[in-house]
Amino acid sequence: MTPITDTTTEIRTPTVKSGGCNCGATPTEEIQDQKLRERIEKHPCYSEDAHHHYARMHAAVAPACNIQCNYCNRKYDCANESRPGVVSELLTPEEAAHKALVIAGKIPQMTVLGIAGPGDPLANPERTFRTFELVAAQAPDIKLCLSTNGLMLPDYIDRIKELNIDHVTLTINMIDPKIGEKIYSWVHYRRKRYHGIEAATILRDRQMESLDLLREADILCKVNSVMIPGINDEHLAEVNKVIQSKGAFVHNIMPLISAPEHGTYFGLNGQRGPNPKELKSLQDQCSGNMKMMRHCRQCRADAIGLLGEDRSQEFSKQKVMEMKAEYDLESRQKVHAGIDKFRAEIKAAKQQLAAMKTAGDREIPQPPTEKILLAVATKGSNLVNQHFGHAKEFQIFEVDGSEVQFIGHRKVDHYCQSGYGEEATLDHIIEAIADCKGVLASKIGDCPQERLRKAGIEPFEGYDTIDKLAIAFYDQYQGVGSRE
Ligand code: CLF
Ligand code: SF4
Repeated sequence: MTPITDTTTEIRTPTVKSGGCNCGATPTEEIQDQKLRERIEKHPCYSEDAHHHYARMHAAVAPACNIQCNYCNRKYDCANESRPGVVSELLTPEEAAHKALVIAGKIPQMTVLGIAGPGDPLANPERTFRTFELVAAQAPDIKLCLSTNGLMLPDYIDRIKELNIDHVTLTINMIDPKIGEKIYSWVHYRRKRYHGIEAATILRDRQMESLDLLREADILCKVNSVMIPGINDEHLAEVNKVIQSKGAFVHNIMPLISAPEHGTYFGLNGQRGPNPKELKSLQDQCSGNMKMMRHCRQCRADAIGLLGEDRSQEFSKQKVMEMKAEYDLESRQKVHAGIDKFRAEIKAAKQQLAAMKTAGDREIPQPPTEKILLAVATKGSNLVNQHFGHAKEFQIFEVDGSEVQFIGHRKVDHYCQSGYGEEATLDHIIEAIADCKGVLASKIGDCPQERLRKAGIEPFEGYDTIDKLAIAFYDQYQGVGSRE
């Protein structure tokens, strides 16, 4: 196990003898092109498998924005890649570069430096590119990642190429300006402010041009789309087809978050976000066309760590500026080699299981097998390795007789507070995972076990790979003979 919180912990070999396939949105195993695999295998957003092992850091250097999305309150971070209502500490490029070198030493699993706000990075081009330049010069093994609304990308494509920025996210919520005018209240372009259809048309055209330029430059492009029920939910399947035809690598359809207290136009006007079922249904609908990202955490503009485990609070500006940069390429490479070895072992264990399956070592219910959802408490590394009461999110897997597929996550407040369980929190957790048949955790207390059972969610304790325990649960649930 390689918890990101402890860089000295030895990587533990998994004990899998059997289990299913843990296919994610972009499982690196399935990507035949070796070069492409190398480009994404350490990027936690572009590879679902990588997100269990590798971390990202965001540098909040870009305060201004050039458009107004109706789901954004400008007091907070850019909601295209962040949870609304989150405020990040702004850094200068020099402070951000120092922070990147500090984090790269403390968390060697951090492989990506992203700039995603708090406004739009390309509305702040000098601050954004200066930060990338400083980091690239001092930490050559860190990948540079940029997330933008795309309005100004065509102007900066040459600088993006020069800096070897290999991952660019564009947030594209529409290709029809009639839908766009319901999402954007204005666009500021070439010193003029536009509204309505005109604004949405300019933005759409610049985003389409950006897609073409990124493809021409062979830069991997992720497209984020915010799903807004009643506005663009039905339209996003069309967006998906267009971005695929223009060479986007992966599509990340994210739910609108619109609490009134965030003070956004949508929040104040009662526009709701999609529920998990609606989101999954749209993602499933689009998944036949191209790779879908389902593990996005809508993280802050100063997020640090594994995607599901934000450590930004440990690295406040004040603390970081007092810390010494301890970036060391050699020791980072050693940690990465250990992680890669661990990932290879997990992959081999899955292949072994697949071979057993076809050799008839296990009864697999014959078609059609029931698909069930499981909630998993994990600190990363593809393991069930967290106490139920410590989980701040549950990863959700869809399991049938032969496959274990990651489909999303549910954020919760952790149940165990200073050694005591919070009843109200438990109610919320049960509500959040109510559609799951079971919950897997390394330890679950007697009280939550009883409450979970009453709610029809079977608790299941174990410490092993997610695949193995998910299949063991499934077998028990179906009354199937053991695979061991
Ligand atoms: Fe950051 Fe975005 Fe790069 Fe990832 S996040 S700039 S691509 S390194 Fe990732 Fe966070 Fe989702 Fe963004 S989980 S909000 S998709
Ligand atoms: Fe807000 Fe980002 Fe939209 Fe700008 S691009 S208005 S910062 S969500």
